[in-house]
Amino acid sequence: MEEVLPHRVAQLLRDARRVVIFTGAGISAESGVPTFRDDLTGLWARFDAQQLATAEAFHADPDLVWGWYEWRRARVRRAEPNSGHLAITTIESRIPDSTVITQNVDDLHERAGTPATIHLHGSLFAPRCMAAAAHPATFPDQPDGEAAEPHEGRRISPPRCASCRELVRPGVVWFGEALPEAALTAAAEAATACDVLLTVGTSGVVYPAAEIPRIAASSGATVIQVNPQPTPLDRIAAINLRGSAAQVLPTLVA
Ligand code: BJW
Repeated sequence: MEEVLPHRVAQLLRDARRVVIFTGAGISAESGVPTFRDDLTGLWARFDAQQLATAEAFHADPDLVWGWYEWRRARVRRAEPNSGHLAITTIESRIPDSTVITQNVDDLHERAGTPATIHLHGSLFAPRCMAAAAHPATFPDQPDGEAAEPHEGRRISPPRCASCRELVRPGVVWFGEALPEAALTAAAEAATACDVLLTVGTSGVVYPAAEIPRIAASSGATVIQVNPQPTPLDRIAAINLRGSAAQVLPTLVA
């Protein structure tokens, strides 16, 4: 990474009136939460997305899918926000009109101090009833219980909704499912209106979320990317900072 670039980005952030910070799995990687598509460590290198992250998979084998999400939930609970998440809260404290949009299903932005994070792909911590998307799940008993530290590959039966007895499902957005409308609308509006969009730790290949930085660029914002690897977003980013989130983001607020 050229030394001059963090200074330039820090200046751009200081001058900005409206900032969007758009994050993906890479921001949580240094907290020990695996990404999806990294070659050796990504979840999709070891697990089949079609068997775990689709509604069809949950219908076919709810115990397999629920057990996998319980394992991931336990990993996130053990993780702590890193200096990348914390640097984002500093940006927010300096620029009142800033919006954090994440594709992540973890709660590390919230735990770092960004309670209003927009979650485009739902949350590991908001399971819901299968019966209807809007019907919140009420658990007959504590669903975490025994599953507090489930090991990888363990099958666990999902709880049933206390009000209608239908299965409870993870509150995440699976492939082929619509994103939460209010979150997507709020994200698109923020992207349209911002001066600077900082995209951090996303491969930028999953749609419609990947439209967000593209909307910002086509609306005239300066897009800055933080990622150790090249991505399809390189083309629309005015500045590409090649490095990890926990290393690069603190240099932008120093
Ligand atoms: C670091 C780092 C460090 C590492 N620091 N960086 C157009 C074309 C083709 C296909 C489609 C299309 N439009 C829609 C589709 C289909 C599909 C899709 O996009 N498929 C593509 C993959 C081909 N999209 C959908 O199905 C979506 N729904 C939909 O389109 O619905 C239509 C509909 C409308 C109306 C009614 C009904 C339907 C839904 C997508 C849901 C995605 N779900 C997942 C799983 C969530 C649940 C779970 O967690 O299990 O979301 S998939 C997974 O990918 C997860 C992530 O949020 C998402 C994005 O991944 P992300 O965050 O970018 O992670 P990685 O691993 O890809 O990248 C990490 C990056 O970090 C890398 O670049 C590293 O270099 C970097 N990194 N360490 C900084 N330390």
